Amino acid sequence: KKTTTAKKAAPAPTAEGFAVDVSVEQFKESIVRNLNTTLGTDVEKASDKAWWGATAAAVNELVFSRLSQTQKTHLNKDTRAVHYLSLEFLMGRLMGNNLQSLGLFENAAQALKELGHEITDLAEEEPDMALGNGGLGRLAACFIDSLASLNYPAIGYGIHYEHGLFRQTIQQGRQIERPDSWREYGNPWEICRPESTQEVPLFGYVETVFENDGSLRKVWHPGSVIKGVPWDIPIVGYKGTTVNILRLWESRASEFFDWDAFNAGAYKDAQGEQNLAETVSKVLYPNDETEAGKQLRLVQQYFFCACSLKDIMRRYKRAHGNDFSKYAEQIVIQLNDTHPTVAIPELMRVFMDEEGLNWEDAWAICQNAFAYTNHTLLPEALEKWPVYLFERVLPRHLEIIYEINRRFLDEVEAQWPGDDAKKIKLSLIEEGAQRMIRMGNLCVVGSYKVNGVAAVHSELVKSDLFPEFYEMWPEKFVNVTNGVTPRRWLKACNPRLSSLISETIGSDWPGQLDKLVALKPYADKPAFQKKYMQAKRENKLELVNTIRELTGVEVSPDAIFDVLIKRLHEYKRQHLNLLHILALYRRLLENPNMDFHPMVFLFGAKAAPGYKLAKEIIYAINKVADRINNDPRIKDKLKVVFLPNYRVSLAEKLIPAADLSEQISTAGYEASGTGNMKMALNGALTMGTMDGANIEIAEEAGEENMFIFGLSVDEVKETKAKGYNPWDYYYGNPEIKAVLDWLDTDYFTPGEPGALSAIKRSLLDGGDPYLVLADFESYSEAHKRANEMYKDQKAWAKSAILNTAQMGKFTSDRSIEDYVERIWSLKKCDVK
Ligand code: BZD
Repeated sequence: KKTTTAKKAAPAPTAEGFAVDVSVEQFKESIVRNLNTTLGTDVEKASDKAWWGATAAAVNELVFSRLSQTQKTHLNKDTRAVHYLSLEFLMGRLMGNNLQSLGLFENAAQALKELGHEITDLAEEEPDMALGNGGLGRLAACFIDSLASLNYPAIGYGIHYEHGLFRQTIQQGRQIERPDSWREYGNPWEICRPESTQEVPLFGYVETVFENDGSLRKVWHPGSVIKGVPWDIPIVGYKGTTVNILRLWESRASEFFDWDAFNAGAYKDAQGEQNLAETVSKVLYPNDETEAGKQLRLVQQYFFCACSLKDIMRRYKRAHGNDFSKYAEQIVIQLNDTHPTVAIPELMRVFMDEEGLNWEDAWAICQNAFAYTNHTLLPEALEKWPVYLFERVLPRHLEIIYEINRRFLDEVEAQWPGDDAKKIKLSLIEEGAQRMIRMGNLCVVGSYKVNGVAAVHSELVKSDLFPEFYEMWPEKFVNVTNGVTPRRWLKACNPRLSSLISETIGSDWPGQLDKLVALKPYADKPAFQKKYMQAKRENKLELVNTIRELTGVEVSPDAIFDVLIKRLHEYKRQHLNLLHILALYRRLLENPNMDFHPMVFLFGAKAAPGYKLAKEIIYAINKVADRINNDPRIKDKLKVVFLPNYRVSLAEKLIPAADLSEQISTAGYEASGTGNMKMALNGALTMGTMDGANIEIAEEAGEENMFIFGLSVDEVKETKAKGYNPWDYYYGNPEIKAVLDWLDTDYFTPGEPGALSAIKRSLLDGGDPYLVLADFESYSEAHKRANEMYKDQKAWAKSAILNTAQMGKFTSDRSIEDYVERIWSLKKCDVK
């Protein structure tokens, strides 16, 4: 019988294709109701934090139902899915992004305004979710945004750190680290899922059991077990139909807590276990690009891999029972760098020791399930674990790694018969005083695809990092150039420019970024140039206020805003920028009437707490800033600002206001860079070397719309091969000598001569490993070109517009489609 009563109509999608339409009135009602029922307060006495919490709760009312709808759909359709394993997800704040994805930002803002609040002020109440160090962690965040936006079944797996990346304060010019406590007052965006808790074994020993049929069986008797409790963060796709999840594991003491030992008086051991269990997810390691080599880090890696694989297996078995023949068809596991490599031997262990598969079958599945992304060529960043640590923490995994290696070395022998040097070089085990497991090699052997993150980097992965592996398996190696989500990095962070773009070319660019090319014809239209530059100026004015609030420094929006924001590293060469600032200062002192458009140099950077020279560079920037900013002789033509505690939410304020984007790594060292993409998209011109994705940005934007300088990758190699001598530059260029010698005086550190000498020493006695002095002159010339060009506001506007117009390639949506095509073979799955 036909039903006459229509089902309760689902909320209609909007004309622009957003899944929900919530009016201002409805939003107001929801916020006020949540203020009462979720926050337990009311409009009269609610704090800003409560208003923010109520708004988050109102957003969640729309998100959670879509989350369960998405999960149900994926389960019913039994779709192939990607599992993105990453020790880091640098999410930043979620309110603005979720509202943008739902298409409700304007209505929410209006609703709050009518309730007496500014959404931009309330947004400041949200702590950043800083569960990552830098580019690698932020990339993972952009990727899960794009996966959901493109309706791909995907899940991110990581660690629910109690403390994310440290908070940086600056005291007397020096970096001080303070713990980050992002969850101190709760986090409305996450849902605890106790029903999906997992147990993770650790330590102990392996028993070999001889079966009656003559076969061997390995039994791991762990010494401890810790518990992994999952927290799910909904990842709202753009336009809001797919809501995927980011599942983060928190460690807890297990019920297996050794009460017998405890009761028998072995209090210390039981307590030790409890401590370990609660320490595993305590804090994010702040070392990017250098390996900590600490047992706790290995335990973190294993903990989240084991939990995630169990979770994947549980879901797989729900659909396929114990038939593992479909595992690699249904599941792809992407390893974000080598940090989750231990997932490979873990999956082997699960298949063999728990599911009873033989080696060959287990290995065939593993090799077709894993893919590995490399993010660095820096030797000190390549992960190696001492064999003894594995022996202690993961004894069964060590055995499995040995067996993978034994079989792999047979392949090496087949490829290069009798060549022992090759075996020594490629072995998963590095022999030496301390035997080490090479995680990169294990990843390449255990994965079906290996990718670099920009074209030049992927070539170097093949030619310099893994040349023999490339010879063995050329089809394994692919490139996927990084990208960034335009929802966060243009639409949400730069509303002025976003509105101008939408008025001009329509509003579908956030989901199809190559539509921005439609702006090209406007690049030399004076009326558009004027509006474009007006948006930039207003963004700069806002930043002027932020700078004043954070540092007390007064800067002019008429100056060129030059922005260098990234982790502090010698290879990223913040000190090249600093030396050039010193040179400008010196030129201005010699000739205060020099033809020079005023500049503000903005820095944001955290140094790894143990990275001495990086901290000295921060100190030097701050000391030089103090002196320059307070020197009346140069009449405010130069300002230097170090913004403390650089993080995602600060990037969102800096990027829309940047005129010049500093991307000045030594060629061959920055795998890709992603800040370069964000700034070019927001209309900054790149001052950059031909490194990483800068090369592809130049291809897209046109070299004439950038300031390219410095040695190329090949020239860097040649220079080093010939025997680079920084002293030649010191004695050969009087300006270089003068600024380096300046650092030895007390000009910037009154009463303390030599307080900034560490930089000079590293560049001269230390051999200048990143060729700062070799690139100095070329950098200085490029800055002259930039300064000259800025005086012609029309020419500058045109280039800036052409940058925005031609950044379509760098949406993370394109990166994800490349992964899908080259590695993942996923199908889109529409969610009703
Ligand atoms: O990854 C960065 C690279 O340096 C960038 O060039 C690249 O754009 C991004 C994304 O691919 N690498 C990192 O950010 N690495 C880390 O943060 C890291 C963290 C822990 C341990 C080692 C490295």
